[in-house]
Amino acid sequence: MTDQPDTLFQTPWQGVGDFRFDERVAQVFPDMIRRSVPGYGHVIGLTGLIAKRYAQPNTALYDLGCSLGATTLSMASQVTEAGCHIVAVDNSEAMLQKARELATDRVMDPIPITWQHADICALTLVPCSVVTLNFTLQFIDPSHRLDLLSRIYDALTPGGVLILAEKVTVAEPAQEHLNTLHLDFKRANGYSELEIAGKRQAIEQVLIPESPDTHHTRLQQAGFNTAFEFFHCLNFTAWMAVK
Ligand code: GEK
Repeated sequence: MTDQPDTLFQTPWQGVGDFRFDERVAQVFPDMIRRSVPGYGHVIGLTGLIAKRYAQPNTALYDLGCSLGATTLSMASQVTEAGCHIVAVDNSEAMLQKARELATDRVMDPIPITWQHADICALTLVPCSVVTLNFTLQFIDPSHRLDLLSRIYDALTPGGVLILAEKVTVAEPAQEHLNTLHLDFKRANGYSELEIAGKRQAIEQVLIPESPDTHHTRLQQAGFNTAFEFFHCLNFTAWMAVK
């Protein structure tokens, strides 16, 4: 992956809610997400292991909101089931273009990858055994989230798995403590107060986190009776939901 440093918020941003997954974000994305999301590398690595365990022959594996394909490539390096293919979906053409470039450098993965430009809220899913929503559902309008999870549940084969990772909100006073520690995490990774404030303003109303209870209840409403956390780091949580 490219490691161009994220300097986007060193100069003032346009305004509240202006964050877009455009060309400028695509250029610095690996550095941005690694420095902003505690536990990101663990979630991506574990996703590959989970995909290896749950992938079923002749099914699709979906990476929804694939960005530059970190989750896709983690799955591709692990899954060996016959006849599987990965469909990596994002609605940012800038992200997908960069993802395709990065993936062409890798020739050793035996599993075919299709990079698809689409809105995941309007996507028709083919039968699949693994679906990932790694840090993506938080960008979907909350009123569309249950419909998306229900369509994922319907497309999964029995025994298939959904992996969901999100920024979460928790009740006070824990929320304030976790927020402070998340800011410390960003500071420790070299972000200035100006950059932190600028990013927060830009992403407000774009990234809408919810509580773990809300996620768990929605997973059950979508049909997943077996849903549990497999990773938790500060205010970020990842779940597996098995059909
Ligand atoms: C990773 N999973 O590296 N349809 C398709 N894509 C969307 C939509 C939508 N409606 N809304 C947002 N996205 C990745 C990281 S990033 C997380 C995921 C972050 C895409 C958006 O374009 C972006 O690429 C991705 O979801 C979210 O594991 O930036 O914090």
